[in-house]
Amino acid sequence: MHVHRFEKLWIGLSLFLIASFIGIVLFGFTVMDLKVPGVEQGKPVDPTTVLSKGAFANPGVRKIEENHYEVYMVAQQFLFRPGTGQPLVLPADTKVTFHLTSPDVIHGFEVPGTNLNSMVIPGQIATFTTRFPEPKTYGLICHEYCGAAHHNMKGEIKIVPKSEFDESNLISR
Ligand SMILES: [Cu+2]
Repeated sequence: MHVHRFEKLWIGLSLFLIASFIGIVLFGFTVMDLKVPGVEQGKPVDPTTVLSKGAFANPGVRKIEENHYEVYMVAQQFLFRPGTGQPLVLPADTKVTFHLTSPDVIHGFEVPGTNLNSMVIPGQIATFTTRFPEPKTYGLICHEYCGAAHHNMKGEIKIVPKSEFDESNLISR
């Protein structure tokens, strides 16, 4: 069977595109360590009860061990708890593990100027660990359209020097 050389060229380009897409996905999940929300936790949560029991009933900063804190944060229409109204205060140059969930609709969590960016999906917990190197105040925005006041859904993360971090505001584990 004779295949025209332009036909061959397009078949070749199509196969190259498909191989590239698969390659990019594999690269993201291996080299860049991208994750699907909820995968680390393994089990889903019930969005209708997540605010009334467990750690998300009392969101905030907890201390896991020396130089390692965790933040349980709720994204809901149209605020972050903690983060909106009062800034979320964290120490600089310290390991911080975030756990995020939503009781209502899909929200986004993005801290501009960092690589922190996650979807916040009802029924799932997004978990990731980071480190803020320097004292600095960051913005916090929702980047998934979540309703009429989505454009107002924002907060602040204030990174203070380790020596100024006040542990009396921590929530006990
Ligand atoms: Cu939003």
